[in-house]
Amino acid sequence: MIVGGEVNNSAIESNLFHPREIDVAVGDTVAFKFEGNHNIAFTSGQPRPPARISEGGKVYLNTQFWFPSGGETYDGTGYRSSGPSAGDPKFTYSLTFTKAGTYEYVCLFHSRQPGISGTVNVRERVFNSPAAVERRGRSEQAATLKAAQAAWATWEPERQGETVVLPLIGDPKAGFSFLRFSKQPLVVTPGTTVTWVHRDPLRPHTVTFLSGETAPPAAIPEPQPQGPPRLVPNPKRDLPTPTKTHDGTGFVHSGNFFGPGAMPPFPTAPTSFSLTFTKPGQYEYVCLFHQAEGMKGTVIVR
Ligand SMILES: [Cu+2]
Repeated sequence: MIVGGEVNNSAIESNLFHPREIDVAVGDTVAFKFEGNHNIAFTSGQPRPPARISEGGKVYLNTQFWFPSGGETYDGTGYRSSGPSAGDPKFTYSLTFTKAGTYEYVCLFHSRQPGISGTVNVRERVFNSPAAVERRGRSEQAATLKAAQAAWATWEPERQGETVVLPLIGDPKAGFSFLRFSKQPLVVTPGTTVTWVHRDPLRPHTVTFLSGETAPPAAIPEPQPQGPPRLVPNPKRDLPTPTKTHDGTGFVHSGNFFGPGAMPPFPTAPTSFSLTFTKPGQYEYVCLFHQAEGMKGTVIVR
């Protein structure tokens, strides 16, 4: 099984499982190969775990969401999760299916849309080979990425008077996302407002002008009297800076923002971010989620 997929230097990513549905025999092991940053979770009909939980008036990252969980076998009950692949190209996850049945699974990060899920049909016996499954997966993946490339070819910034809108898009039905802000540096005149509008429910992004600062971590470890530290979401990462203009100085950040239909882990998550550029110059910014995938942008003011 192939989880996800990417093309054009990770500019375009599949959020699907390839193939979407497989038949295996009781006792078979399914090996999930990860391409891109995803995870695999079998919830046995229970609600998926939230990314964050509150305890004693404090908010923590939910270990069920962010770490591997459950054993190496699955009989259709309980919770099994691979944990995040974190972009590791060698990341794999294996699960042995011990009972006949139809089992649905999701990626906790990117399967928020109904229909973006995978199915394992466990039968008494099957006759397909692992190689045939992988071939079918590659062909479904190629079709998804080809459709994504065609959609990206039509992407353009939108102009609304003095404002330039950069839409952050993907196709939740077709199961792909774009991890780019634009095709080339955006050139604007002084006084122009640039608005990044998030329209992809599958992926969070940030618009972050670091201006020489190091990127703030997503979470801060909090030591515990016993056991491993717990992780507290970093407010510097979550929330937008109040800045409305940018002249190349200071940390300017959209906060973690989400597209319509996404399930943000905190209720005040923004869906767009605007900045007015006052001074001629060249301004570099990044998405803190997708820096490794090359999600960087440039605004040139002249
Ligand atoms: Cu991003």
